[in-house]
Amino acid sequence: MDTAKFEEVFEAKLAKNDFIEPKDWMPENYRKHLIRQVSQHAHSEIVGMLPEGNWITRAPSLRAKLVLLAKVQDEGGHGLYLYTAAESLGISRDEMLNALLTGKAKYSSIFNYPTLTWADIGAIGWLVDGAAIMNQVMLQRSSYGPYSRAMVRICKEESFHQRQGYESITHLAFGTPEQKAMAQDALNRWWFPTLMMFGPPDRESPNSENALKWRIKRETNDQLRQRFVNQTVKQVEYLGLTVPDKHLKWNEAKQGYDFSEPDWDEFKNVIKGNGICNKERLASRNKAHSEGAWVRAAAEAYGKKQPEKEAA
Ligand code: FAQ
Repeated sequence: MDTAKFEEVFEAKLAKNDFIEPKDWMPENYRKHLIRQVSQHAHSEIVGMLPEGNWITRAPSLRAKLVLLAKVQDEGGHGLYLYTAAESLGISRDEMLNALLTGKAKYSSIFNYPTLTWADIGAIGWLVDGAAIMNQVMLQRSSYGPYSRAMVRICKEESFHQRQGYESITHLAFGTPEQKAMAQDALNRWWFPTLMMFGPPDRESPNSENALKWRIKRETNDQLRQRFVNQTVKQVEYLGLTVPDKHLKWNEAKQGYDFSEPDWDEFKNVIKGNGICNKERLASRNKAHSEGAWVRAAAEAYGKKQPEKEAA
């Protein structure tokens, strides 16, 4: 078949909502777009283990420690599913990790903010996982089969994460005045960075057009951000807390809230590597990678021995 015919088959699959699978023909730009997005997503899960990992040793009870350990471990698992999905597009794990460790690859801006108090752990589960799910529910119907299937499993786990975060923040919001103040302080610091997770506004999102055309994304950054605000404001009200946005207002005509835009200069600065924790996050990943060298060497040596064993 010539390229035009291949393209026709590819477009017909998209039109029928069929999945594109690793061995199918796909346009080179579609492949590159997915490698970019899926590897950034994988990096976000792995770097995302760090802010919460910071509190495992200081969790206020054994139950809280167990839950947090399990959650952080889940995020590591999500990274592995996603690296595997990206590998099926023809990039190696080493190439992806090298890009992360040398600071060339992007990962979600949100993980460059510090976790200052225990309330931040509740806020991450509630808001950050909440925003991640809002985006990932749509990605379960992404056109690339391995990405879509990874998202189905990830979404199930993220829903649990969101609920544990909401439970934790509920304890604080209905606790002592000091605990309630901690919950409000965490909401104040995480609200706008969470809104940034959905990406730049549609008017400044260079990748959205292709992502929508190829059904990699099904909705735009602004649509998802709006839905997140509409859903979360009700939760904030139930908790007796206040959204830190004096322009937040219900808009009857659009059946949604009007709200202030995040500071997009801050967002650009964070994704350029100049956020509060960018350097610390990369240093932690590099340290973990070099300390894990012996594990990779042992696994490789074991793998090389296996065929000899089978032959014998
Ligand atoms: N941070 O043209 P667009 C999680 C970059 S998982 C950093 O709009 P696109 C689980 C973007 O890459 C959270 N960079 O791009 C968890 C592009 O740069 P490039 C991660 C950002 O791809 C919870 C440029 O700006 N989720 O949290 C960000 O259409 C708790 C222009 O942007 C995903 O990755 C950002 N926030 O839309 C783990 C979901 N936003 O590549 C632990 C999958 C944009 O051209 C604890 N990804 N950029 O140099 C997506 O849906 C999309 O990639 C978006 C961006 C929505 C992130």
